[in-house]
Amino acid sequence: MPDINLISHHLWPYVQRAVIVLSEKNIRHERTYIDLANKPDWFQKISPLGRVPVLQTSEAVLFESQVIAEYLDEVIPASIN
Ligand SMILES: N[C@@H](CCC(=O)N[C@@H](CS)C(=O)NCC(=O)O)C(=O)O
Repeated sequence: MPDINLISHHLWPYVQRAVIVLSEKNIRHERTYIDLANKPDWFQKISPLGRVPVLQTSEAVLFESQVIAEYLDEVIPASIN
């Protein structure tokens, strides 16, 4: 399974859409929280719209919560741990 990092912010519902799929499928992942009022340079480089959520895997960088949710649902197997 690819390593998964969800670039996130604590408050926002679009992030929660991805978090819900990760949680429901029990997918092991990391979360990196960023300050949207002071976006880090590395984030600006990988996020074409400068918005969260962004999903990083060893295979892809995805943005748009609906796309992320569909990718997680269809491509990443649920974890039994
Ligand atoms: N259509 C996008 C919307 C994402 C979005 O609006 N994210 C907000 C937080 S929920 C954001 O990053 N805002 C920061 C900005 O626009 O600078 C999605 O579904 O992922």
